[in-house]
Amino acid sequence: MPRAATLRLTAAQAVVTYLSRQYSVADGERRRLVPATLGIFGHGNVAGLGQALDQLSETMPFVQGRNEQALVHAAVGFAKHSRRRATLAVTASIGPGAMNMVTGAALATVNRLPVLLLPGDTYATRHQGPVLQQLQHPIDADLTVNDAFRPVSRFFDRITRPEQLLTALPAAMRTLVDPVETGAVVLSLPQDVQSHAYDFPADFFAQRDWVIRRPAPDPDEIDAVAALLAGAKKPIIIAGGGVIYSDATDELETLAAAIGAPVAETFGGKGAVQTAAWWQIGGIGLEGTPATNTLANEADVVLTVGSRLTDFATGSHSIFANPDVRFASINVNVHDADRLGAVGVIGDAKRSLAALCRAITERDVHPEPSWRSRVEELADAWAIERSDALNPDQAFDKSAVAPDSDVVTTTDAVLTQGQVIGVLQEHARAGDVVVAAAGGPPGDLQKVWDATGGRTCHLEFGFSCMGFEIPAAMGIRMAHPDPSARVTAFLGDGTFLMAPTELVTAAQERLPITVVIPENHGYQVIHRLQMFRNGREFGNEFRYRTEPLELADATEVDEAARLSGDYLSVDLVQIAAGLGARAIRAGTADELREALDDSRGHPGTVVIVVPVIPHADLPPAGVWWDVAPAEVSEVTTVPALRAEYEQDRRTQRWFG
Ligand SMILES: Cc1ncc(C[n+]2csc(CCOP(=O)(O)OP(=O)(O)O)c2C)c(N)n1
Ligand SMILES: [Mg+2]
Repeated sequence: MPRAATLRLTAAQAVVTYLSRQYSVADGERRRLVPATLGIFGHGNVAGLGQALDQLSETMPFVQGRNEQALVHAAVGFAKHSRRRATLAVTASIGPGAMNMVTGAALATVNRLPVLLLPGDTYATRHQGPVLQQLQHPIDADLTVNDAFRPVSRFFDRITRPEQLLTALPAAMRTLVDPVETGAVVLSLPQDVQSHAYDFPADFFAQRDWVIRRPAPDPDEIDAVAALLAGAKKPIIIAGGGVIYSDATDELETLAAAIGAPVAETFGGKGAVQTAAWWQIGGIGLEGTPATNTLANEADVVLTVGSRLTDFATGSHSIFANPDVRFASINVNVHDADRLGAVGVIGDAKRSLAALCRAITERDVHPEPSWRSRVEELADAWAIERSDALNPDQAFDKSAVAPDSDVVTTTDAVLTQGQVIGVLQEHARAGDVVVAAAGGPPGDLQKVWDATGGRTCHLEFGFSCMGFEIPAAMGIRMAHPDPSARVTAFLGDGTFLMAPTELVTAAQERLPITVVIPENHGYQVIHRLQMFRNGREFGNEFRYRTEPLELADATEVDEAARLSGDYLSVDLVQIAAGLGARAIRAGTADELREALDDSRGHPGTVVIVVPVIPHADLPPAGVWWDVAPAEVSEVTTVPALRAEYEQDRRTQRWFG
């Protein structure tokens, strides 16, 4: 028998060649599963993976970045906008470069978004040791810093021999495309092994298609949920990210109309509903709308589709107050399907919703008119409140924002963050994307952004990671098929200061994105929480220290050590300009309108800094959150807040 053809490649060349031949297939659409690699080289990957990427750059383009964590975020943005049908690979050197990716891996895994991480790792041969950046664990000799990826990844393999790739790479691809298992996939590549050669079977590098599965629901499970819905007088549907990934909007809308159930969206499910119908009621939970939350309070049957139901959606299990409430769910993942003791359907959202629609039609279910009136009454009241809060042309009365301490809280800002969102909403067209992740922006967008009609809003609120927004916007831009659509990152000043550096990469790659920063001088969303739970400001606003700290021989630190001076003077416009963006300060609604209009067609990155009035928040969602004040404290504000918390905690329920 003739010997099968082989290709002699290094392990790194084999990884890159293999990746360039992998395709995902979903609903008849075939596309490269991993069309590019992002990264930063160091001694841990430059001679191995770096050499392979150089040699194969025509089939696997390489994007040079500034911070490895940010590059993982970019890959996540790419995957999210591609509805998990494609992602990017990220490579980093061993030691610190690899470790910088751990946060990004956790974000991807928590949000169930595929990313392929290729960190360099400590030498497998060990002739050299200890090598630069080696951990040297005293009693666990095969442990390296890269083992920190294990708990935050869905697949991890350390490739200590090139031939291990023959099983590791297919397993990695399988995880990337699996709707249940997907998340961070890590192939840890010891520095020396990347350069070792092996005679790989040539067939290993044939093109391969990976079909993204749509598991069919069990008809008995569909019947059980249909029976529950048929008996409902006040049904509500909660749509999560699974609806979007499964492309199940049409089926969701058909079911909502058929049973007369308002559809609430989680952060991940923002935009799951695309039609502005009566049953489209917006966000649920802590940053939801008061209308949605009242409906959730009253609902007798709650059907969740494609959501994990985190505490933000359920108000820490306080939001479903109807004593007889029953839960149903559709989820591809069994661990999510039985949350709150739900009657579950395990299956793909699109197929399951379609099956449920058929089962409902057979049962001749009719919407309850009184429930529809209730939905409309609450939605109308919220619509007025929302439009007042967003109206950019109605001057905001600053005295309404009572100072919460004796330090100066006034700035020259004239707009609220809500009004800034009002202008962004006016400007948004079908195809545009806005992305947010941490601080006030994701919650505010969740509450008021209208994502119907193709005005996509990606909210990363599984991990809510500061620093996600700019690189994610880059990844979204790279994944977006329409060059005329504008991708906007909306992020706080604290988040911008934490991680502005990928602006350089955006400029380098000529990525037209817009970054809008409502400048409110602090970690204000945490300040707000602190006021609710601690009763006074400490360490959240950006203020100068009035006296220098003396720590060298400190015996006690007094009040003067608190941050109680004026707001910091930091020029965000100059920072952005220095990093290569077109940077603009827009103080009024008209200046912001002009800046957005001027930048819509700008071929590069634009940063617009908008001063906003600190502590001028959107109307509250009316939902409790389990964040406990100290049980004992000498701080005078705390005991009353603790008592209030204990009272409110009684609304928390166990549902099974
Ligand atoms: C990496 C990271 N560190 C800390 C936090 C906790 N955190 C959540 S929001 C926030 C404040 C963000 O400040 P800013 O971006 O200015 O937004 P604002 O709260 O002022 O709207 C912090 C510190 C986080 N989510 N992510
Ligand atoms: Mg801020």
